[in-house]
Amino acid sequence: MTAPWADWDHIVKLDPDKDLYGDETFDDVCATGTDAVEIGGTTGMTEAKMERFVEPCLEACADHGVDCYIEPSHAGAVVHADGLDGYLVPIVLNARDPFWTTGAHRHWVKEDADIDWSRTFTEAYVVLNPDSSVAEYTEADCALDASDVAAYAEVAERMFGQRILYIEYSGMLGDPAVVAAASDAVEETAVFYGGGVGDYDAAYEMGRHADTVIVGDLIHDAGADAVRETVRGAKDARRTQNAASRSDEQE
Ligand code: 1GP
Repeated sequence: MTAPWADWDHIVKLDPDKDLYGDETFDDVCATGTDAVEIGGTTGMTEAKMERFVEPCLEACADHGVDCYIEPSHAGAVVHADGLDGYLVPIVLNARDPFWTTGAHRHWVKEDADIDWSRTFTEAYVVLNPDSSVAEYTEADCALDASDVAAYAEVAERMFGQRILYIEYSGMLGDPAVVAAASDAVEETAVFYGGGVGDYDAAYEMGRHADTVIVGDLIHDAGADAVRETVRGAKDARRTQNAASRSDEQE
């Protein structure tokens, strides 16, 4: 089965703990041309906050043909709703606190009898911005160079069978060389990149190495027009990647 994310060049990540920009709507978010919306956040996540976003977002996603997933940080942030495409569950590989690698997951599986495994997938995170809330919460070991991150990428794919590797610089633009090293280290596993993407150039640069570029804060802080530029950057990068692999094949 083709992975749902196989054609995703760009994702908007919506944080239910924040508001949309100005008087923008979920329609505006979906009209940016993004391929998928992920709803989830690190701090202050509750079922009520998730629900506030999920219902209206699902409607907009359906109207625009955008996939809609939730990314539950823990069991209390899981909502089941009709029309949801599925669940992308983070596993933080470099967390020092095992709650974020298997602990939260055990709680969820134990408490929730309604998990639809056919639509539930995991994302193997490597968290790299030491100043981000996700690094603080998970007590992530962020002192990693490109070869460490490449090793984690291989661990994710070869040892843990992860289909998504998520290079997470939340709040800051990361090092493209690190993303490139991670991409080179995997064969089939898709590489997601998120963190500090704020314009066309940043999306293009990260999209040259990652399969999918994720934009979070920008949708809340600058709005849909700014995000549309990043969609363009990620999609142009994909075209460049495709053209390069076609010419490799011909040689
Ligand atoms: C956060 O990777 C995402 O989980 C996006 O990061 O908010 O910095 O865009 P930003």
